[in-house]
Amino acid sequence: MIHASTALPTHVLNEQAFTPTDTIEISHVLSQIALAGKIIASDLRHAGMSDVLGSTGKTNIQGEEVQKLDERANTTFVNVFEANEVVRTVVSEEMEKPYVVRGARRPGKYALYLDPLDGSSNIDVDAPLGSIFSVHRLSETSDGESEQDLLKPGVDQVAAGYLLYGPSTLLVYTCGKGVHLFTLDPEIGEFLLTAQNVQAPARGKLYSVNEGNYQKWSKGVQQYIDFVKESDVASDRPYSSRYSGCFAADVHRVLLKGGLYLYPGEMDKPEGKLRLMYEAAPLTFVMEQAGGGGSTGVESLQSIQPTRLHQRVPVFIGSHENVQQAQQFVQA
Ligand code: AHM
Ligand code: MG
Repeated sequence: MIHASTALPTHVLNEQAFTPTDTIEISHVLSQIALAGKIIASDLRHAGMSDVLGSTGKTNIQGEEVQKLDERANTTFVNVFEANEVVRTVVSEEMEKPYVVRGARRPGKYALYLDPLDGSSNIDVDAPLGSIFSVHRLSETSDGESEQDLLKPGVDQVAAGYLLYGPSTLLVYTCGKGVHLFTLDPEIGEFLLTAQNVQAPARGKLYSVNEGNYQKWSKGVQQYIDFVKESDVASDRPYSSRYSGCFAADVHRVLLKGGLYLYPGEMDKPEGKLRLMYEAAPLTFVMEQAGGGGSTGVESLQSIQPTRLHQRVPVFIGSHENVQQAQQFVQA
């Protein structure tokens, strides 16, 4: 039984996943992410009452329509890291170029990769949203700006996680020593520990995918989806379908209940939709730390060396056995 009285910074310090200096610094990064999360959660709670719903009329580097709240969430993260001495660079889905923190007395050692508001199509319909984050250490010689220095494989992440803005606001993080879940207590404005060392079920009967894309998938992916819908008592099929349109929310369900989230590549878009460095890699890090995994269908998502900051990648994330099973279909 967890007593919800451990605050996030204390937990990170107690975990001691790094050297003492690094532990303090990572605790600071997570505290600032939590602060941004509280501001975004508050914005979302008031969204219908202020003029922040709808589109900005702009498109981002991905060619996608930018919602007002996408822009606001991005600005919130940039503002909370302005002048900090730990994070030197912020890479975000909403910014074509890396943002380098200029106001600090000494430059930080870390780069933060963000999807500031994940599940943008849910904004106007009051459905779940998230923020996804990944933290990498910059090399000592890096100026924090050159793209080459910022192209890091998932295995090098020092911390990752997500905020989930649902009925409650959650913060889930890993520093490579398990996955820990915090719930925002709105009365005291603090994220309190509500589950630690979360383990994903080894297998689950949940599949989460935008099935409207069925005709665009490879034969292997189509056969996998046909398979999970067949009736077979021995293997507990058919599976159940759940899809919210918010990656963080759908992966969170898979983390707790078991199963598979997938956003496969498509015939004319083999790289898929989701971005490697600030969507797929951080949630794979979380899932691996919970005993599950993440794959492109062919290789581990964590071992991919990115060649572009906003690179996309096919995604299969979930319970260990479900990922293995999906891979067998994709590779057959
Ligand atoms: P976003 O970061 O711009 O919101 O895009 C990512 C989202 C994921 O949250 C979600 O799983 C997926 O895109 C939904 O895409 P689709 O509408 O094609 O199903
Ligand atoms: Mg997203």
